[in-house]
Amino acid sequence: MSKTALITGATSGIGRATAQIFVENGINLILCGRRQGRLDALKKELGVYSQIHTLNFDVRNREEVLEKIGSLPSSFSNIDILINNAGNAHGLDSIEDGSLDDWDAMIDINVKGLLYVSKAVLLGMIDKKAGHVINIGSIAGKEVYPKGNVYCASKYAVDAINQGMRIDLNQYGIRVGAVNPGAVETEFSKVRFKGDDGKADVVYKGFQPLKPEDIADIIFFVVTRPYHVNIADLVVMPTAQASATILKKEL
Ligand code: NDP
Ligand code: 8X3
Repeated sequence: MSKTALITGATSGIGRATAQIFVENGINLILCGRRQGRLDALKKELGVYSQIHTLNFDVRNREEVLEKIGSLPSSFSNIDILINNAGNAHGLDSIEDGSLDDWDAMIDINVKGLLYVSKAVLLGMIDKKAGHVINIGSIAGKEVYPKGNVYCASKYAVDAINQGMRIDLNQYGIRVGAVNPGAVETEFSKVRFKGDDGKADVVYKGFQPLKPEDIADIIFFVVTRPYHVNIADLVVMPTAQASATILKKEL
């Protein structure tokens, strides 16, 4: 029988590319995001391959998260794979200059949102004593870099939650692992710099960044291992990147 995956942040970047490779391989999808137009377009485009259901919610709104995931139609309610991907950086400021709204956004979306979605999905996995959770962390959850402060904190939290989930869900036979990318060219920097394309474009200039499809391929590899194999934690960087701050740029 076909598997069903729920992907948060499916309207762009890594989530969108993961949706593409999953449907091409017959996985039914619950695609989540806030931009309804993009969800509709995805359903139309990817629905030719397998069954697609879309859910529009803001991961910060815990009532909405629990209500929407809790009332999925029966053909989609048996979730095998959860990709906790929704998230972004908001701002790149020295700690004393950071905006409280940016801090709230990063903690509320990247940490609390991931927890709300997990809470809603895990009940079903625990019932059937099977399932696979992939948390999308970051190199920023492994190394703190200048002005990364709160974004890094949110991704260090994802790293801790990934470990904690794996420990607590071990008794139910649920697989839990993280994929932690370095620089991937998506809408990430546009969001971080609040639509300032000049600043966003510079981030990916002078080297070959990862494409969202590079990470999606790895996520697909992780979910297609035999069930006794759990890839617990992966860091994936462009060849030009050696650490959060060391990038070989040719400008
Ligand atoms: P994008 O900006 O391209 O995609 C972010 C996705 O998250 C969008 O689909 C967006 O959907 C969704 N999202 C953001 N905020 C919310 C919210 N409040 N509620 C629901 N959905 C939300 O970025 P990426 O694809 O790059 O990012 C995906 C993940 O990868 C993030 O967790 C990011 O931290 C991580 N990452 C990215 C790296 C990079 O270099 N790009 C490197 C390391 C990790 P919508 O706006 O429709 O709600
Ligand atoms: C996104 C990559 O280096 O901007 O998580 O933190 S980085």
